[in-house]
Amino acid sequence: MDGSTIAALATAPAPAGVAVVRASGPRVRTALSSVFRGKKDPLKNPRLLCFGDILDFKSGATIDTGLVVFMPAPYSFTGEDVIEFQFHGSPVLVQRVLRSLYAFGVIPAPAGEFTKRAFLNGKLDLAQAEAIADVINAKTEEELRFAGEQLKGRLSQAVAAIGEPLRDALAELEATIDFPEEDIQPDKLDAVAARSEVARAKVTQLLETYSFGALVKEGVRVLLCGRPNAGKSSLLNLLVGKRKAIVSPVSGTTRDLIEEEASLAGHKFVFCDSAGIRETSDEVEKIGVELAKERIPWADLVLFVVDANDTSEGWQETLSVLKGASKRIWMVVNKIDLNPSAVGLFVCDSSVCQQNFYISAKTGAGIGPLIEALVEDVAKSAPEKGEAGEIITNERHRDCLRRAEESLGAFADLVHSKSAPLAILVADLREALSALDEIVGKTHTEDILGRIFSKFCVGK
Ligand SMILES: Nc1nc2c(ncn2[C@@H]2O[C@H](COP(=O)(O)OP(=O)(O)OP(=O)(O)O)[C@@H](O)[C@H]2O)c(=O)[nH]1
Ligand SMILES: [Mg+2]
Repeated sequence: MDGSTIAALATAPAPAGVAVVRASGPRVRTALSSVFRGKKDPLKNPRLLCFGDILDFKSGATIDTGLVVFMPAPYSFTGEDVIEFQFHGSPVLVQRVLRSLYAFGVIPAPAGEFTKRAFLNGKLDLAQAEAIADVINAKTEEELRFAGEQLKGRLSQAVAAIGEPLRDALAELEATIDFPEEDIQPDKLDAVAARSEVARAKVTQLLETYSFGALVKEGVRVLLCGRPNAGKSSLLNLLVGKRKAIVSPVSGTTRDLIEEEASLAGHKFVFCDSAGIRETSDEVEKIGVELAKERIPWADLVLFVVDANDTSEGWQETLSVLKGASKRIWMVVNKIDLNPSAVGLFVCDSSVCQQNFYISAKTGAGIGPLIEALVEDVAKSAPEKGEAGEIITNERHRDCLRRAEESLGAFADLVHSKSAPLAILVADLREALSALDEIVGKTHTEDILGRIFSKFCVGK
């Protein structure tokens, strides 16, 4: 922190019922006296909304009438003196209020600066600060739930619970280094090793939650593939609940990859429509087919869409293209409204397609079971939760945990070798602890903070 006083719009930059401009720093008290006039003095009525005129600093003219609240340090979000102005949500008014504050000498807040200050002032730890961005950006109930847990400190507590016994162990070993004449007792070292093994198992358990955490945050990636005209785009539109892709009776309509996020029963999915796979002399369609093929490895799941009237067996050929490149394939036989007798047909080997569905993207028949299966599939991939039910969703946390796991592994190897000098043993434990500490920001660098907070929005 550089002692500056910052301000930014805290609400979204668009016309709205109310806009909130927030300022934080040592000069907010004088700023407030210069740009606000009301019956009640907010400075004498902290944490109470005070009605009055918001003024232009230079001319003294009223910009708007509104409410002001003063939150004195340290009982504010940032831990500094904070004021918030609430006024009519016009982008023009927002600009005028901000310009008035800037004219007074307040500076525009960089992205994430309010939360960064809250972190530096010890109002929350780094994992909690990151959770704020996750809460704001959450698009599904599930994402929000995990971000909310992290914000409450669940992950931080889990990390602390892993680190504490290690810290004690480290202290014991370090004490022995300080008195080299006192050789460490082998049973003492064994006890330390046992504690570090417990810690390592917990770190591994947390790490294993990441693949599910990433699914929650990034969404399950589902690619719609098949021959032209099978109804892939119709199915995409149905799954995402809007007309996202062009549907037409012309074979080879879709050429680009069309991606759309959707929330199904609170879980995030990213559906991607693609060009129908076939040999073609059309140059543009050819590119589309290549794009579709290249996309296959991206998908967590491929929905292989087949036309129920396709008696040519050509779909077998398409399936062989998918087989090698897909992680998993489900077969979706579409247009059963035109050919109800197709139900039960088109069955492919369960080692190739794990599930079969019969649907009509036109009438919606069979779509319910498909959606249920998609939802059940994510729910099933949820890990056995840790003791407190924490899930890692953040790549930085995963990286820290991996480093901790590695150092604890190296520590265990050295203990078993029984020949390593104590100083080297201690170094591994220290590294493991420092990696754990990085998660909550006990140890941090400007670079790490820069990377985290620059991803925040301005005003947060
Ligand atoms: N009767 C019936 N027609 C369908 C159904 N699904 C799609 N169609 C029709 O089939 C044609 C092709 O549908 P699309 O969704 O464009 O098929 P596509 O697989 O995306 O085709 P390309 O983009 O050309 O590869 C359109 O005329 C749709 O209206 C269905 O379940 N029943
Ligand atoms: Mg299409």
